[in-house]
Amino acid sequence: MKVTVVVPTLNEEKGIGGVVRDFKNLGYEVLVVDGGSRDRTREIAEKNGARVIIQSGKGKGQAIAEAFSALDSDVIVLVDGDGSYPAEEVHKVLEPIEKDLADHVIGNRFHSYEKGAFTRLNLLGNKILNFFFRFAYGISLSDVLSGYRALKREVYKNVEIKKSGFEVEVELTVETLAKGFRVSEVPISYRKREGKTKLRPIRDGFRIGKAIYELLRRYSPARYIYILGAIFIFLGLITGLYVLYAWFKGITHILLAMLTTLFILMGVQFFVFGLMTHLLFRTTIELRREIKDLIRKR
Ligand SMILES: Nc1nc2c(ncn2[C@@H]2O[C@H](COP(=O)(O)OP(=O)(O)O)[C@@H](O)[C@H]2O)c(=O)[nH]1
Ligand SMILES: [Mg+2]
Repeated sequence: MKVTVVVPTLNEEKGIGGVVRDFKNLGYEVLVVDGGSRDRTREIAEKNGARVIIQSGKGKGQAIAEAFSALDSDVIVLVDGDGSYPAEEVHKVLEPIEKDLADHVIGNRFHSYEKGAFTRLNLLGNKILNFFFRFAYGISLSDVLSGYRALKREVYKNVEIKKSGFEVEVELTVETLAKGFRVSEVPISYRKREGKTKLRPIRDGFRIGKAIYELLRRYSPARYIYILGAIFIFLGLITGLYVLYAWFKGITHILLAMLTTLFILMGVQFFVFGLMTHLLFRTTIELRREIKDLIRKR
């Protein structure tokens, strides 16, 4: 199995040397996709034996998409250039693929992380986004934002990466699931990074949250609509309970009662739309599968 380690970098002169050296020492080919670093990142990476390319666009996501189309190895390992993911644990993310138990493996950082590897805000944001992911997709993953991953060729050649920035981890995960590949998680350790983070926690956190919801359309359009329905019904329950409570006290809120009806009806409608979408989506998928089968049998 030919494995290539892909490292997106942007001003990582402090960490990149060690990262490249460690993977090289383990015998792996390393490709650094640089986002136009203005420090010595590219020079240090090359000196340590990595192949270096400069990405044509902007953002970590675009860099990774470019690596996917440039390479043709059996497996790609994705890792940060900041030294936060230990190279000696690469066998952990490779193992499920070698044993044919998964097509895309995520290194779960929450198993053991060094003190200070996550800032408090970072840890909270990660927990919230992972919780939201599990709620929206109904899939129990604990670390969808991890940067340490292994992907089989079928996966990285098939996923469509449209998000250019830090939403890329979520998009990779969702695309893998939506295309019917198997995702699994393995525990890894996570260390404090060298140099400064490129992630802006609040801004990027919101972007990632938005991406989790938007991408749900690709995985399950029905769930996307059910969630809207659930929000409306929830609003209707709150206003409805309040209207009832006030009514027992002798006060009648006519406008709020009308609003309640509206919320509940909208919610129910969304559920019906969701159900229809579900049927349509399932039929389309089944048709597509049967067409594929027919073509194969011919
Ligand atoms: N090529 C490229 N790499 C980037 C860009 N932004 C961030 N990176 C790299 O992506 C990796 C992850 O970013 P990092 O700042 O460590 O984010 P964190 O791990 O989520 O805190 C690091 O190796 C960064 O240097 C970019 O615009 N282009
Ligand atoms: Mg990092």
